Amino acid sequence: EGVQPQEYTLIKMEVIAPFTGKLRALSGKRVFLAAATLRPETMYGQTNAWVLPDGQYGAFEINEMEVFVVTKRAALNLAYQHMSRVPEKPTCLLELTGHDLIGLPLHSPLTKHSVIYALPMLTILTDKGTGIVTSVPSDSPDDYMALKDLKSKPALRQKFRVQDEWVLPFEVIPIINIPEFGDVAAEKVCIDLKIQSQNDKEKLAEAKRLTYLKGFTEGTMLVGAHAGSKVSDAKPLIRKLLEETNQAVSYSE
Ligand code: A2H
Repeated sequence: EGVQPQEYTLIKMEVIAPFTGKLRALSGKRVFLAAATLRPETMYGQTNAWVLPDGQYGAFEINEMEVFVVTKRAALNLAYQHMSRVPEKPTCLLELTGHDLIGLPLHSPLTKHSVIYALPMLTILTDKGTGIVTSVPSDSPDDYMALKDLKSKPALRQKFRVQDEWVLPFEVIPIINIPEFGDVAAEKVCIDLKIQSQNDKEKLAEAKRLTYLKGFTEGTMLVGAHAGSKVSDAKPLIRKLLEETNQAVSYSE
C-alpha cells in the first residue's frame, strides 16, 4: 500500500444475459465485472477484460439491482465507499474463480465492439484494484503483450479453454496519438524493446514508464467526443461523463 490513496475509475463491464453455468444463480440481476483503471479516456480502445484464472472473486451486492464481481478485498473497500447494499458490510451472493469468468460476454462503455470477452491474464495482482482489468492493447503494454500471447499461442488458448472467436477478431484500435510513438504507442514500444511475452516484467516496466507519462502529457485523442483534444484535457471530461451516465464509479484505496 502506498502512502497516498490511489484514485481509480471502476468501469462497469456488464455481463450479457442469459447467464449460464454458476452465473445462473444471478439471473434477473444486473451483473458487472468492475475493472479498475487510471486511464478512463482509453476506454474507446477496449478489446476484452482480463481476469486471473486462479484468482478468487465474488459476486457482491452493490444495491437492490446491481452486482459487482471483484475480489473480496475490493468488496470490503467498496462497502466503506457506499457501494454495498448493506453499509460497511459486503454481501457475497456467489463465490467465483477466474476460470468461472473466462469467456463471459461483456458490454462495456465507449468501445466500438458490442460484445467483448473476459480472458486470462497471468500477471494480475489480487492486492490491487478489483482484480479485474479492462484491456486496451493500443495504450497499455501489459494488455498488448497479454493479448498477443493469447493470439499467437493456440496452446495457451487451449489451456484456459479460450475460444478463437473471443480473441482472434479483436485488433488493436488506434485511439491516442503520441508524437514520439504514433497512434498505437504500446504496440510500438513493445516491438522496439523486443518484449517477448506478458511475463517479461523488467522490459514491461520500462515500456509502461515510457508510454504512461507521455500519453498523458503529449497525447492527443483520435476518437470520441473529444477527438483532437489533449489527453490531459479530455481525461477528466470522459471520466465525468462515464460517472454521470452510471457507466463507471470512482473508487480509491
Ligand atoms: B490501466 P497502478 Cl491504457 N493487477 O487501465 C495488474 N494490473 C492492474 C490491476 C491489477 N490488480 N488493477 C489495475 N491494473 C492496471 C488502462 C491502462 C492502464 C492503460 C495504460 C496504462 C495503464 C487499461 N488497462 O496502467 O499500479 C490498470 O491498467 C499503467 C500503470 O495502480 C490500471 O490502469 O498504477 C493500472 O494497472 C493501475 O496501476
